Amino acid sequence: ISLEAAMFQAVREGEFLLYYQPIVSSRTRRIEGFETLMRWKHPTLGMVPPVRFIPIAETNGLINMLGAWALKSALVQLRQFEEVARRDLYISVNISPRQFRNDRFLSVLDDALAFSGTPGDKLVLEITEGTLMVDPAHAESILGKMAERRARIAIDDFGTGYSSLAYLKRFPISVLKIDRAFIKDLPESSKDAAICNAVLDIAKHLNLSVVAEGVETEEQLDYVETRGCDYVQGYLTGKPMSAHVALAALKEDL
Ligand code: G
Ligand code: G
Ligand code: MN
Ligand code: NA
Repeated sequence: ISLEAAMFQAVREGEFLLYYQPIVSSRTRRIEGFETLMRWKHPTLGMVPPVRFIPIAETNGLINMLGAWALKSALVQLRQFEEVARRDLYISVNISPRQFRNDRFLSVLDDALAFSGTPGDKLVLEITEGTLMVDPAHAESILGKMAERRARIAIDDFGTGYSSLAYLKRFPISVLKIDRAFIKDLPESSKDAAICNAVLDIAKHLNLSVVAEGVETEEQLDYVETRGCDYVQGYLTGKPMSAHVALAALKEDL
């Protein structure tokens, strides 16, 4: 049985689940939100990483169904996170290129918002540069509709895609997520330091917030914080975790 066939079975069996990784204020280290990360717990293969199953789901279209489920579940989960934390939090959800282009995407989004009762401004949709560049005119119209719902757009893996900076002007983007490739060798690498500084500078002048991804050390956190990066996400401040573990983290993080 192929991995692809196993995926259809996995949907029926409910083997997909969601993990949540804290997105933390670099200054206070409090949890401000979570990125939703899909997991597949196969009965014999164990945890199948998303790099193995997302590309298959993207090819066979299953991503539309899985993505709709993730969006709705994450928006519902956020309400429980906020109840326990007793404060406002946000939830970030990855949207693949095929989902973004799907005709039904906006109705999927509306259904998830209505079903959960979560206000649109607590949702961040993570897309990549590539997603925007396939059909910029279509992207512009979809992003405008997302903005009407007050959902914010984050550019994921910023700097690794086909980045004409022109899209920062054209599209209503709120957040840049600096790819972990640029964080990994900080603070020693002068090239990575220069790239991070430049991204933070652009973001500041365009009034965008920045999340540094893949922060694993105190030195990396210090480096980006000192240069005006408001948020970090990485193993230092929290690995992707089950909702149950995330709730425990929120209880400690008063
Ligand atoms: O969880 P992990 O760090 O292994 O994620 C690896 C990749 O899988 C990331 O690039 C992430 O964008 C992608 N991914 C994880 N969860 C989802 C999801 O729910 N939807 C989409 N489209 N991609 C996801
Ligand atoms: O592409 P995207 O940014 O959506 O994917 C996030 C991925 O990064 C997930 O697979 C997550 O497990 C991984 N990740 C998160 N924090 C760290 C980190 O500190 N170090 C490393 N190596 N990977 C991380
Ligand atoms: Mn992401
Ligand atoms: Na990323």
